[in-house]
Amino acid sequence: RALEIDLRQALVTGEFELFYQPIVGLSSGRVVGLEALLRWCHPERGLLSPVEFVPMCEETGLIVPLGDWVLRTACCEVARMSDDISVAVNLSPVQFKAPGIVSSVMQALSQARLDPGRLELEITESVLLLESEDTLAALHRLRDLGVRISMDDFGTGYSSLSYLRRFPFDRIKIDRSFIADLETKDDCRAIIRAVASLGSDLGIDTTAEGVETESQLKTLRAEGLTEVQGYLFSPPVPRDEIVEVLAKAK
Ligand code: G
Ligand code: G
Ligand code: MN
Ligand code: NA
Repeated sequence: RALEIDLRQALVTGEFELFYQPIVGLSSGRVVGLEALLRWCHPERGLLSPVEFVPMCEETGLIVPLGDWVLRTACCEVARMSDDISVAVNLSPVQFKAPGIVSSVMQALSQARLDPGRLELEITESVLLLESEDTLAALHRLRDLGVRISMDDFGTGYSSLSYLRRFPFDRIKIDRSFIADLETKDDCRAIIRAVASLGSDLGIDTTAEGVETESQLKTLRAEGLTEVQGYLFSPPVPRDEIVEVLAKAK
């Protein structure tokens, strides 16, 4: 398959890049963190989104070295940015089936000299769906390092609440489909309110994704979420541009 050959080559020739999207704290109004989002600058096809190549990387196992690259690059780039901003990295379930995820995170942190508390790992429910003791042990070891663990795309899986009992997450990221329907469907607001209250009771941060309008922001603030993220503040942008976004936000 042409795409697979291109992908292997891309890691060697350095065609991958990380974009960053700011995460804004609702009480401070400041940028508290960045989510790193992978892009492939394909020489002929232009900028490709992960939805176009991550599934192939997962099938071929290439996601393991690529995921390592993402971790190392995100840690190094954020360590070089000002302030004590944190970075969130998305992890594929396949990275948990392979052995070295914990040592890979440790290496990325030490290479970048980044405080573990500034790294957040975003996993989806599908990671816990593996029902593997090894996976749970790896998550606990990562958390013991001081790294924070987030549940991404919350609400899109099957039994989200049971996963909150299986593992002590530091953050819940409410899937953007709930925010998109906030104004047209009453149940979305009720669900967001319930998640915010759950988070507050359990000491878990709660972030709304895909915030695009002032009116959504107003509702989310009223419901007591702790962070927001979305086009209203900034789309994911290249590293050099995020430095400007951060400077402006001060
Ligand atoms: O940035 P964008 O909206 O195109 O991201 C599309 C999807 O790709 C999202 O589900 C996001 O979590 C995922 N994604 C982005 N960057 C990475 C990455 O570095 N690793 C993995 N496994 N998934 C990523
Ligand atoms: O699955 P995950 O939550 O990691 O994916 C994040 C994805 O959401 C990225 O691909 C990013 O480009 C996209 N995204 C970020 N902000 C917004 C937004 O305000 N609206 C929409 N529609 N997508 C967004
Ligand atoms: Mn994410
Ligand atoms: Na998400």
